Amino acid sequence: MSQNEDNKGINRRNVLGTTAVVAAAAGAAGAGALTFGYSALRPTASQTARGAFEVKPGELDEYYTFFSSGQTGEVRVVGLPSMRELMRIPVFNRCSATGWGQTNESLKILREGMLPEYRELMAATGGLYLNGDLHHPHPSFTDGTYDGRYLFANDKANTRVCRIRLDVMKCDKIIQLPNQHTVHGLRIQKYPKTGYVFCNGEDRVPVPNDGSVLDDKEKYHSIFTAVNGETMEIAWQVIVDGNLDNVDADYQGKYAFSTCYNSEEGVTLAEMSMNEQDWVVIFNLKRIEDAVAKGDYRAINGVKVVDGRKGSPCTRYVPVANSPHGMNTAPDGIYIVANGKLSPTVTVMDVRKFDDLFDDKIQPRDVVVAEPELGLGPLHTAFDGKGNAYTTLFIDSQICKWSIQDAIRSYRGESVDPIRQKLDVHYQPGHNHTSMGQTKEADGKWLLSLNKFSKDRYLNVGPLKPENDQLIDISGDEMVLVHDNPTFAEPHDATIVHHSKVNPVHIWNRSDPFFADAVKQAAADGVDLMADSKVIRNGNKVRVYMTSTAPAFGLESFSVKQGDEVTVYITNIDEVEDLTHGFSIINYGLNFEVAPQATASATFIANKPGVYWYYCSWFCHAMHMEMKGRMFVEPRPA
Ligand code: RUQ
Ligand code: CUA
Repeated sequence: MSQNEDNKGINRRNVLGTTAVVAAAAGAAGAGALTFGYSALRPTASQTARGAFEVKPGELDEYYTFFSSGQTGEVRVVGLPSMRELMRIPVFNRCSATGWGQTNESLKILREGMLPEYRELMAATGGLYLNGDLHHPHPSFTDGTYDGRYLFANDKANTRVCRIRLDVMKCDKIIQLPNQHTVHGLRIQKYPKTGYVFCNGEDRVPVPNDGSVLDDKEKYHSIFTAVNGETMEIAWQVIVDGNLDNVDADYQGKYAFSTCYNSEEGVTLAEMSMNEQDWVVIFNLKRIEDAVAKGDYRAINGVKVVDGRKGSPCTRYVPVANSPHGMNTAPDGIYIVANGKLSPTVTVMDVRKFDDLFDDKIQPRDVVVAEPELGLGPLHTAFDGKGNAYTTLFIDSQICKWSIQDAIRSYRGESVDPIRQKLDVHYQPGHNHTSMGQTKEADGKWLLSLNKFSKDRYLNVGPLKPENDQLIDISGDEMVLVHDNPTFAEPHDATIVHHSKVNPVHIWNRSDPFFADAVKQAAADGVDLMADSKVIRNGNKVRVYMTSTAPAFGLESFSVKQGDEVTVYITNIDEVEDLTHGFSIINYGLNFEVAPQATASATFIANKPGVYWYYCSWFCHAMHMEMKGRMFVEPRPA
């Protein structure tokens, strides 16, 4: 198919033209560009319905919201509608409170989440990355709705994917994707279950990226990865044209689709936004699986890589206006929306037409059923399950509510305005989310707008400002802004899950795999973790086993020799909910949490002789301050 045919039928309403929109977007981030009339944009008291979202002291929220934290690298659990932060789940970051990145249990997950060559690269930091950029948290599905098992998320900064167990709210697996360079969009197979975790490779690089090719951009590729969410192994990868941005999947288990910019395959901003047209790439899962089964792939770095570039039977490239961004499937299981970003439009496609498209009975643009013009900078769209869509307009700083059916009618030529309402948000929204809106059980109660700029909304905290997440009541005909919530750093994305879908445990189960290695080592040492506190020496390796029960550790002191490799195993034998202990050794740079019925361990070299107090760092008892003991490090004989 020629480029010209490709362009046929593209709705060209990019009134500002690419350059103007890019300039406006750049200006938005620039100093003072958005100071216009902010007082006029503040909602008045009568516009807000405060009582509608208030969750009184002692009352529980109706929803869990899983927020990413962007370049902070963790996941935050927030109650909705109160917007109270309930917990932080460290993943790609280090956490001083929980010992994530210090305990052997977490280090194992972090280490296994590194490809060997990058472990070598990061030798100076113990073979580990200290940063991550967590963008897109998405829970696992069964039959089109959340099943409460897992939450998956990407690390854009270091090309990793993590899995969090929702029963304990801890990360249990990280993998780093070979061949791919960055993981940006990440979504989940919705039907029949997860299934695949789809990971968009955004940046194009030479494959393999070993220095043999540098500035020859003809040899660069962008890669799409499907990870098996059960095993956290890579199922397959697909080479595509362009840069993949965001991804979503259908409710039928047949297709995944990604927005794809830089059809120009350039490497500079000017080159990347030159064409008036980019794509949505549709991936046919069955055909990819068949290609893999038939051996129609290249094995690169141990992964089966299928060629999905233009002309491949496994993919189709639907032309859409320049540089689309968000990709969102409506809860009706029929419509998908690609958000224009540099075009004031969104493109609506009908997934029921995809079979015909792959059978070449229709042309790529024939799957498009609507292309409403909504405003400047459409980035992401959410749904209420009642036929309405809510699109963030980054440049206009608004949420646009529109009717999917009216947009379709208007595309067919009827004179109908699909836009229902535009609501000012503060300022520059990226993602937005409705309650359960990314499942077939969208309930149309709440909308979150994740705004990239807070500017004047809060007391000034210096040059670095928080972002601003706004809660909007969408249960009535009109959207009503009810709450502002500052967040750090870039929350980026969130998923709103009804509380009934998630059932975390209250205390750890002793047979939990999270600390299975410690249990195994203790058994080998003949130690009963729930009863024994003792020191086992094996050459210069020393294992210190200690129970903790408020307000005492099982050992009031222990002795090691200078230069010993010491592993401390703490088992919290308290069975009381919320009775967490901690273990910190002063000046040895060590601290971690031990929640009820858990075992946690950490290893260090006792290189400095002397007396070192260890103490419980999580307040557990009236005598918490006294919950401590001494480590004696005997000097090496001269
Ligand atoms: S993408 S602001 Cu990283 Cu989620 Cu759209
Ligand atoms: Cu144990 Cu504080």
